[in-house]
Amino acid sequence: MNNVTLKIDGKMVDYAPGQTILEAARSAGIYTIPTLCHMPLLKPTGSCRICVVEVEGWRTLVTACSTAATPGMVIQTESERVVAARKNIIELMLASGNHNCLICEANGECELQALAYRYQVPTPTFANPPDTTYYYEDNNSMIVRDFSKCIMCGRCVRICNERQVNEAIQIGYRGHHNKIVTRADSPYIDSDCVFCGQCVQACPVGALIFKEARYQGRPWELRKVRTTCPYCGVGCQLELNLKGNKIVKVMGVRAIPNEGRLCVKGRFGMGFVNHPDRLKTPLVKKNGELVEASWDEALDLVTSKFKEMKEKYGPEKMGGFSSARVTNEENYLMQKFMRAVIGTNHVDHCARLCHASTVAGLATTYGSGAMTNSIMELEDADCILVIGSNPNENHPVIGTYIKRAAKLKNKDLIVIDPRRQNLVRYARLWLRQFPGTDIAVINGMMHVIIAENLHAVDYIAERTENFEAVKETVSKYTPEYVEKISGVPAAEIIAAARLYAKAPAASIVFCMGITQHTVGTDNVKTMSNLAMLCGNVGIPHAGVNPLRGQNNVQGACDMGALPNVYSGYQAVTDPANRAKMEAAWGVAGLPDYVGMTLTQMIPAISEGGIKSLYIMGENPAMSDPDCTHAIKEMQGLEFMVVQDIFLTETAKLADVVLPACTFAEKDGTFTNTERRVARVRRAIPPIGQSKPDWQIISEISTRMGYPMNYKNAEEIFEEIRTVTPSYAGMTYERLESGGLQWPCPTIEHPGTQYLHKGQFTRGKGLFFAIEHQDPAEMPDADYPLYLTTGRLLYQYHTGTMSRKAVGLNEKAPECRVELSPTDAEAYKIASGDMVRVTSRRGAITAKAEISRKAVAGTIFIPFHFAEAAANTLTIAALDPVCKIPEFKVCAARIERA
Ligand SMILES: Nc1nc2c(c(=O)[nH]1)N[C@H]1C(S)=C(S)[C@@H](COP(=O)(O)OP(=O)(O)OC[C@H]3O[C@@H](n4cnc5c(=O)[nH]c(N)nc54)[C@H](O)[C@@H]3O)O[C@H]1N2
Ligand SMILES: Nc1nc2c(c(=O)[nH]1)N[C@H]1C(S)=C(S)[C@@H](COP(=O)(O)OP(=O)(O)OC[C@H]3O[C@@H](n4cnc5c(=O)[nH]c(N)nc54)[C@H](O)[C@@H]3O)O[C@H]1N2
Ligand code: SF4
Ligand code: SF4
Ligand code: SF4
Ligand code: FES
Ligand SMILES: [Mo]
Repeated sequence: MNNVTLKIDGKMVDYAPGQTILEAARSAGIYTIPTLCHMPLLKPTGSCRICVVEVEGWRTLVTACSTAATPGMVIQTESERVVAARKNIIELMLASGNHNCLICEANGECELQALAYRYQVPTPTFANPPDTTYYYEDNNSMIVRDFSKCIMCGRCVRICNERQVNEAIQIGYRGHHNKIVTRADSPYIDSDCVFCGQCVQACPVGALIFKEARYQGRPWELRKVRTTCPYCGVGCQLELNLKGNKIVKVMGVRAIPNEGRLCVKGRFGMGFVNHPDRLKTPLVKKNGELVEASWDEALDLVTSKFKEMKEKYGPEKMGGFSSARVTNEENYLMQKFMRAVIGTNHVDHCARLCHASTVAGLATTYGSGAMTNSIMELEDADCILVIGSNPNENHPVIGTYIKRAAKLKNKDLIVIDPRRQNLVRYARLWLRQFPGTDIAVINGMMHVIIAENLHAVDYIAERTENFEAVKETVSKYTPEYVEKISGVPAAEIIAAARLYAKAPAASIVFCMGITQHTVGTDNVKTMSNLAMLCGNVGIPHAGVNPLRGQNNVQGACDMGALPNVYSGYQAVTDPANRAKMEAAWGVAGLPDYVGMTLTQMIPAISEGGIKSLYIMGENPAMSDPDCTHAIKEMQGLEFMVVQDIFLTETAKLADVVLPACTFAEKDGTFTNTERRVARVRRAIPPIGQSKPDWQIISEISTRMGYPMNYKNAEEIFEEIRTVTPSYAGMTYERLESGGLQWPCPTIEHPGTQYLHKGQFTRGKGLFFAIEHQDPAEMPDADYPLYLTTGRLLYQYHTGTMSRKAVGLNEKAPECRVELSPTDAEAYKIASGDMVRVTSRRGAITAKAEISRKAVAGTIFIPFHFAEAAANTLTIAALDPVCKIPEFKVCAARIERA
């Protein structure tokens, strides 16, 4: 250690070169220096001066948070001069505002109040002339701004710009009138603010307030429970703040992977938990209507019907949909129940609609179908290639790392996307291809890389196989040829190729723009090709990184809620695996065939292949392609059980509806996109008569004659460990310290930050020679436009949860059809006009929104809104390998309604 020494309050202190006085003091355990404008992880500005200290031999007091420590310094943190200066600062702050602590939300956790108390500075009696007015804003339902309490510390501005990189606020009106402003000094609701609420979390006083928490409880009255976000696959660690059994606010926890950050859904999206529409009792269909029933009645019916179905048609006519929303423990039990008790491998979940192509593609090329690297590594990648992924809206906290890399660390960002999504602003290069032409674009880049000798020759020779075939195939994908297929100018393909290939560590980030195509698996294999070509797999900050969508979709796959594998991707067709599971589960004759996928089970109903479905935590009536047809199919079932937290479009079709608990009411684990297993903790008792999914499955199983007597979620996790090598080293106790990334094979293993180090999981990385192919349905004279579907920041999937949150609905209340100014003119459509969009499957009516995000010839519709369900229009064409539907391309026409 090359530490150096200084003296603080008479004590010799070692510090590391480069540390500030404040850091030196704190690392030596000296906490007498107060701070206000300082915040860990933000650049110090030295603006509030509360942290001043006296340094021997220096004329003026210096700010500890922004002054570098130097060897031999002699520092006093609480000298008379220092204390006088601090009192003065506190007095001025109190006098320049209106600090009526009695009814201030921050009372009890306000940093200014704490300092006034510590230095015994009373509230000034005549703080301000009575006519002083302060800016006050409460015209949105999420954040209140009360500048009578603002001390201009600038923490909100820095957190918004430096950490969230949302760039929504700044310090405006320099000098005497300075104030925190949005770009046009408008209210948050009319500004670029994306309501992540990070500024509120950073504010040391009561100037920024969570509106729904206002007057709900004092800080010391709130109970705090740390858990994992139930929305997207980032897996942010959050702290629920509860008054009684009501969630009043949500704070981000400073832990991996979010480091305190949240997005608007984790922050303001929890209204669903305590919502009056929650299912509170079981429902049973009588005379075509769902009516309330007791648990006994409902479970008796489910068991007798399942038994009847099994006897009458055999287990291979029964299917189960597991859920990427529920815990690992619950997914494990669902597939165990379907396999060991029902006796079928027809078990699947929404990963089929999502990353099935990723799992299939990467398992074939590398041997493991997960994100190779970790979220926080992104910030230090030399180049990030984001293709078919819109992280600013859909993985917002991952978006912050990418924006930090591009904007604050000057790394190269390449975006390949037909939509002008928000990351384009930060990109060195944006390639705008026609939808469904990604293989051509990447083949073109590989063509250039090989032609210019930029590929990793040694890496390819040592660690991969089948390179020659790819070389041969891409030889015809000259930039000019690719330009013809994709519309991307040849020069841009060359530039992107050079940027990616020359970076020492380049990371590929992809999502639904790559996976949801009839060539989804080939798209993913093409991503693996490119990464291997430049030696980017098996090293930090690089890799191939599919951003998994749902909170626990990685876990649902890991747990074997798939038709072909048990937990840990152990193939059901391997007799050794079957024998192992039979022994563990105490059963004989587990099914040996690969079951049907979700997208095969639904059309199989009308062909007589599926007679009953047990659906847990999925809403296929809205999320499936060509959903009118899917609904018709489900209506043809002989028996259908839906287990959900709300009466969804799918639940309405069921014979029995079972009320489940939300994430806030149960214990368990979720596995996030970077393979990190983290705890979910029960914060409140079940709402109504709802029960945790694992309990419901256990009770059905027991009634079916296969007792499941788990006392709690941890007991299930212990069983998972024994049969799943990649989870074997994890225990709830180990997870307490924050989470572990699989593979984690032994109790001493620290978990795996990035995969394929030294060698691919399958041995050698496998190249595939892949040709471009058109999407299943291309625009033509009748349906002249491309229709692509996806998501909005403020809504989530079929809206069952996000549409229960007041703030989210305020920002995104209804379906809008996004179209380019060019198309708007051609079809004589103005923003706000009602339009009818028609495809070969159906039609919907919604408002038009003319947007620069859309490219001419393509319209975009989010699939969140039941009253204008985008899946009425989409095509059920499937990728032949993994059976994912082509949600991202079909043909449509638009007209004023
Ligand atoms: N707010 C919010 N966040 C979510 C979700 C949500 O519903 N709402 N859902 C979660 C889930 S489950 C998932 S899977 C993820 C999905 O996250 P994303 O994949 O980021 O979301 P999408 O909006 O479906 O599409 C992503 C991008 O693909 C682009 N795209 C369309 N066609 C093509 C193409 O042919 N090629 C390329 N390269 N790009 C194309 C679109 O322009 C869009 O920018 O989000 C997760 N996070
Ligand atoms: N057009 C179009 N369609 C798409 C897509 C697209 O991009 N375009 N994307 C596809 C993708 S990537 C995905 S992942 C799918 C998602 O498709 P789905 O999984 O069907 O959609 P969700 O709305 O997430 O449904 C989850 C259900 O689980 C319930 N739920 C939440 N928590 C719990 C719980 O703890 N227990 C139980 N039992 N239930 C719970 C919710 O209320 C909800 O009904 O949609 C797909 N559909
Ligand atoms: S809510 Fe988020 S985006 Fe809006 S100003 Fe605060 S930090 Fe910035
Ligand atoms: S609003 Fe809060 S965080 Fe922002 S400058 Fe004022 S006191 Fe500081
Ligand atoms: S980024 Fe995802 S996990 Fe994090 S708060 Fe937002 S929705 Fe939740
Ligand atoms: S905390 Fe150091 S100047 Fe504000
Ligand atoms: Mo997804």
